[in-house]
Amino acid sequence: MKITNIIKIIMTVLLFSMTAFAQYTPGTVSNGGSITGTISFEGSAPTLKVLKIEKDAKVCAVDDKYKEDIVVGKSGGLKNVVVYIDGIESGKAWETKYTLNQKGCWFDPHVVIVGVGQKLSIFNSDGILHNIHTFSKLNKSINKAQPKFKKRISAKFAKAEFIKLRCDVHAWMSGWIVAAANPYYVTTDEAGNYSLTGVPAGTYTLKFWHETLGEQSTEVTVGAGGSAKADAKFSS
Ligand SMILES: [Cu+2]
Repeated sequence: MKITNIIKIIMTVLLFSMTAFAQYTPGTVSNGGSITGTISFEGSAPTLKVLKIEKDAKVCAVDDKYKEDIVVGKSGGLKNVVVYIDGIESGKAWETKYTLNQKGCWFDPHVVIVGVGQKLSIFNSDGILHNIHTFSKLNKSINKAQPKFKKRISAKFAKAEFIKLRCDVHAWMSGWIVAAANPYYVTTDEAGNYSLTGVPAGTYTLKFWHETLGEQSTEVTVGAGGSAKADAKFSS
């Protein structure tokens, strides 16, 4: 056999095993641990910007809407940070449901998580037209009208990615779809708190992603049935 052919075969096997390696294998976790923490915003919280509602006022302008690019709670907690375990290969099962709603001309939640290959149900709770538009680099982009009679559409994502989301009908509607590589992805609440559960014992790279403030990472070790803590601070 020619040496070039041997190299080709080795390369193919290597590539295949690397791809197989990247795939997450869901299963059951006995005596899983947890990782919890608080993500906070350092410095004085930016003032919330009121958004201009210029269309479909009867449905969309029933309340004031504020830009959600940086949402800081009363005690300095940072909302909508995605906290996730990077590179975990096996562990708990995927969630059974992933849901995004368009209600009052607003994406709820602002940052929605969906597992890679899992179904995201996208609802239109308003009696008006919306148009889902995603800006992907790794996945196929979605640009799909959702008229008032189309209460639900669904979408799947083949690759892990943080995807910007817009509505082409309502310029102020903005969100993120996070296609998650594994089920260990959560978002922080109004107080900046998060909780990851069912984590197999081990040492992991934990990442914190925020749509405008960037990404950070830390190492965390979880014992069997144990609880680890990991906080982080962001500033602009
Ligand atoms: Cu819309």
